[in-house]
Amino acid sequence: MTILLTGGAGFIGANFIYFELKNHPEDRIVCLDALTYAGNLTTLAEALKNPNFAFYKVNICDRPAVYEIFEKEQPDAVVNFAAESHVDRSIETPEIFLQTNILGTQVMMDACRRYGTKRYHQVSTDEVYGDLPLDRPELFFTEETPIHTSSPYSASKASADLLVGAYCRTFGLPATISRCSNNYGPYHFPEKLIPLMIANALNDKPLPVYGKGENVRDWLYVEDHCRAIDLILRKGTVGEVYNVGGHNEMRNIDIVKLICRKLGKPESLITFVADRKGHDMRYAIDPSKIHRELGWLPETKFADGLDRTIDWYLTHRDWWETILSGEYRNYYEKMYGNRETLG
Ligand code: NAD
Ligand code: TDX
Repeated sequence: MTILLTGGAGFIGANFIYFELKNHPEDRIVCLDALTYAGNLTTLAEALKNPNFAFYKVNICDRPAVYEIFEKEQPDAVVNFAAESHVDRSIETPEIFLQTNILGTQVMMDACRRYGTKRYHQVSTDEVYGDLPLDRPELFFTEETPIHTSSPYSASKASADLLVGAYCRTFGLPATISRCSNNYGPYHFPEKLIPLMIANALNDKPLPVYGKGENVRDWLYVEDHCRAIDLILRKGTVGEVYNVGGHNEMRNIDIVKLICRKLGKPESLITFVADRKGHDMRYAIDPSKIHRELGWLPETKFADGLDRTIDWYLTHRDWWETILSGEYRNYYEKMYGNRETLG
């Protein structure tokens, strides 16, 4: 079959492309990506050598261009990864999040309707459920947890999810949604916690922890997420939402200390800085539905996944140093340059 995916020059989409080319070499993979600041074609250098892979530089909001690709490629299935994905940026510039994450999703679904695509999958996030309090460790997000968002990013992702549900019910679009917890692994853009801390530590720069670093995230190795999406696409039930998570909750401060230890860097690099506005306290996914119905379980333990990730950043310095030396420098200065330092 032909799988058309969007956002494949970004972190999870690229990992998904490599997962598919390796595990389903019989399938054709078509990637559509606007190559925003987060998209990187060098990430796809190996994939581009594969005759079963095609790349188009296209914005998912550009309806005529998207329709043209559907006309040409006639995909059997679509996976929509493309999104503005960084919470901090959504607080600075919400508009682009609404355009790409909501209107772009609509264009992709309209294309599926027009060309009779047999399956549409929306890659969503646990952030649509809002957050949980730190003193209620027994609480988890299930697929029935009400949508309750905190940031422009999560509100835009939740809006897209609601639109997918509406297209499913009103137009019979054969769609599924996955809501995953925080991913980590190779090709993760260095604006996000784990790669940012690895890159800064390797360069002996301050490690900016927001607030007290007590916020909790549930970390999943990216390949486990890719395997979950692949399973949902091939064996999932149309109309269903699947939560994906690793039962691997960690406080930010503990992750940063662990990275210092693994890299042999002093904890004195850690700097507590002004908190993120509206900062979600805790995310925790209950993944029992995808386990029960599709047999999915995470395979990579956090300690192993983090070692693999650190090794990757050590052996791919060119990849992230090129990013750090470009436009990203202005972003870093804007976000961290004048940020208040806490006690
Ligand atoms: P990313 O920011 O690394 O990559 C996003 C990709 O989408 C980039 O290649 C970018 O060029 C492309 N893109 C952005 N706007 C586009 C547009 N208008 N048209 C076409 N392409 C566009 O993001 P990621 O971390 O790989 O996340 C992928 C998806 O997974 C997103 O939908 C995100 O909401 C979701 N998600 C991410 C995580 C996580 O921990 N990173 C967790 C759960 C869900
Ligand atoms: O410099 C930092 N210091 C810091 O303390 C950064 C960049 C982050 N943090 C904190 C904020 C969060 O509590 O670390 C935690 C993780 O932050 P991010 O890496 O920005 O991820 P998060 O906000 O949790 O969102 C991620 O997971 C859900 C992805 O970016 C989203 O796309 C996904 O939907």
